[in-house]
Amino acid sequence: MARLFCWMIAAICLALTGDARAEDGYDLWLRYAPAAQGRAAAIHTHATMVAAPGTSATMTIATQELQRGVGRMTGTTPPVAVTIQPGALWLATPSTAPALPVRLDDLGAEGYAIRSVKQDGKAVTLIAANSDIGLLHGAYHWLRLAQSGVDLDRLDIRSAPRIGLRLLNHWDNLDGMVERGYAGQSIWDWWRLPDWKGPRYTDYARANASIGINGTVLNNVNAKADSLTTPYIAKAAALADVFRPYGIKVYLSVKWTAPMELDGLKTADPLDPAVAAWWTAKTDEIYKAIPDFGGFLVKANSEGQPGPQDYNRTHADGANMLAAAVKPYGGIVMWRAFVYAHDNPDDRAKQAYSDFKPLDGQFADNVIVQVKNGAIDFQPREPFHPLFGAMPKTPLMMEFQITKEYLGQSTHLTYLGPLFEETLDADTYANGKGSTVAKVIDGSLDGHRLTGIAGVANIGADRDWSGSIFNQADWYAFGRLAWDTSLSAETIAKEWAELTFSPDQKVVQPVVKMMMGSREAAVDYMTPLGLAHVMDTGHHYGPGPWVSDLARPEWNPVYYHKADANGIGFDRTRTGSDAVSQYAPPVAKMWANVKTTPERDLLWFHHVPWDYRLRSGETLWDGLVHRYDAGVRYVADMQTTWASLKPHIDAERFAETETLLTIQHREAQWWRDASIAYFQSVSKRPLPAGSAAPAHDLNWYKAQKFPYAPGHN
Ligand code: GCV
Repeated sequence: MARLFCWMIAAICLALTGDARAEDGYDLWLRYAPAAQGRAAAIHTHATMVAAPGTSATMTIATQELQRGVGRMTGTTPPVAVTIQPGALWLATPSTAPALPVRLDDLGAEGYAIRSVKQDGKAVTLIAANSDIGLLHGAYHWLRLAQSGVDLDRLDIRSAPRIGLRLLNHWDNLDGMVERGYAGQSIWDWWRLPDWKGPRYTDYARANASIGINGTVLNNVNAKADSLTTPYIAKAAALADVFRPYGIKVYLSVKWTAPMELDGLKTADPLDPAVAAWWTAKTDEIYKAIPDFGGFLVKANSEGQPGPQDYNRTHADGANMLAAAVKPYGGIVMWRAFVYAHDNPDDRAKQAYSDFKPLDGQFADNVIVQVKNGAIDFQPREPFHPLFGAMPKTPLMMEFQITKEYLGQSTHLTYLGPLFEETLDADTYANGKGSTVAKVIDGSLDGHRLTGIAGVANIGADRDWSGSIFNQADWYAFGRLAWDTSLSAETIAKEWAELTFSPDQKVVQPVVKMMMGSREAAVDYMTPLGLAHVMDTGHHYGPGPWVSDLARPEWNPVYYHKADANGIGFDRTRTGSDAVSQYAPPVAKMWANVKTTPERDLLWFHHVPWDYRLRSGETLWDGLVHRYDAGVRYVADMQTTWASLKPHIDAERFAETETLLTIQHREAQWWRDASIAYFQSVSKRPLPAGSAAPAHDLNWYKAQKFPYAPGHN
């Protein structure tokens, strides 16, 4: 009787509250929500069983994922068998089925084909690949299709990544703090590793494998030497063991002076034989623990980090010494080009090119130079980095920032797909028209086989992984674009919205619309018309265009916008820093001329008078104010759209997004008001008709302080 009573109470509570954990974001895009009746029947027809003769760990994961997905979508978990029955999802590689009815020659080690075929007279869905990892990727693709409205009867899909290394970079410190992290503490529980390997590591691997990510750099590029000690190598090895069957390798960031700090060497000079011997021994130790270790990522001679230049050696000297150590194991070195020096008075945007361009052709063949998307630092908008297309003899990999240090951190809805797409599609003109950044990094432009793309992760211990539901879309978009740079940000947004919320177009269309304009809105309320780096100091949260008192010139926002009584903007033409000359002639010519520079990049390249006429006919000052207004308005529109979706979204995720949009609107208004208050104190122009005065005077904005803003080391 008592038991019956307890059961009734529990049932009533569940009915009233719903399953509290059901939609808290933990499942990411792998929710496999119950499908509508007709669709569930269609899925079931094509997935009555999973036929998979292989027995590897990866094959087991693939079959279990299909069982889980189909089970959740249809309510019936398909059995696994070794013989094929009609309606089977048939997983096959040449080693399990030598005569496959599909070509595999162009799919490489990770690609797959999905095809509706008749095998021995039975209609089945074949997922075929050269390897079990390819099958796992194919299984995830089929699950995506099943969750959308796609006809599962006539599938004929072939997919293989063009970029070899598709990596997350974690800026996670050993004490659990994540530099520029806005989703809580690090998910790596270094303290309890290697013994405790919580289920989250497996779910992390699942999520990444499902979008094709195949590597992860575990620790911050601002590295501690400790991550190379024997106990920490064992911890990294424990993670590698979890990730391996998902096709994900681990990599480590290294501190250049590790040989001195850990073993008392007198120098870290890369040409010193004792230093090289130390790295060789350390590498041997790592590979003993992690036989498929990917290699090293290095931030050297940048923002106070030590590096080979401290010993009058070049970046190539440093990279090649490490490359020799990992070479026997097939490892690689990713050497970052994010460098600028306090004693170099040249435009910060030019310094990486000046350092690295002369080194083209000097790097070992297992070194890849990792270049940020733009020359400053992950701004809401930057022109593509001038190194893309400028180092034809050196493989270059892209570094995007998925975590939104400069785009609203964890609270703003600013979908990064369009930013990634804009950079990848940018034309460097290095080998004539069509020499896109995507072609530089996929190696096709200059014939490189070592290719890569990295995204600085937005992952933390928050239950929803990324600090908000919509931030998950940035992780998703990064993975999908890394796999296939030709996908559009909009296609990816649509796919993500279907998986995350519902395939119902009443939900998908408005969500995609919100997402697609959201990054441009952030550009408008933060850094319109090509402005950059006007965020407040250190934590980069909120506006600080007035900041001018920091030790290094390039740490100050005034360095970037150069607003004065005459106008605003950084002259990067020949009359200024001449950064334009670092680009191929057609690009340089376009940006050198104020009239041919797209207005979105105007103040990045030109110092323009306040009364300069924009293409709309309005003055620069009026246009600037109007863009701030437009950015705030867009956020208000997103609030309205989201409110209209209330009947279609589960309560928990609806409420979170609703609240975050309220924060975003308040902060967009703050950005707009603070920026206008400051720039008006310089321009001395009246506000255009219809634009409201800032809510406070400039001193109020200047007085705002945020000593505990997250993510700041
Ligand atoms: C990891 C910017 C960030 C730093 C980051 C650095 C880098 O300067 O603000 O937090 O350090 O980029 O990419 O190395």
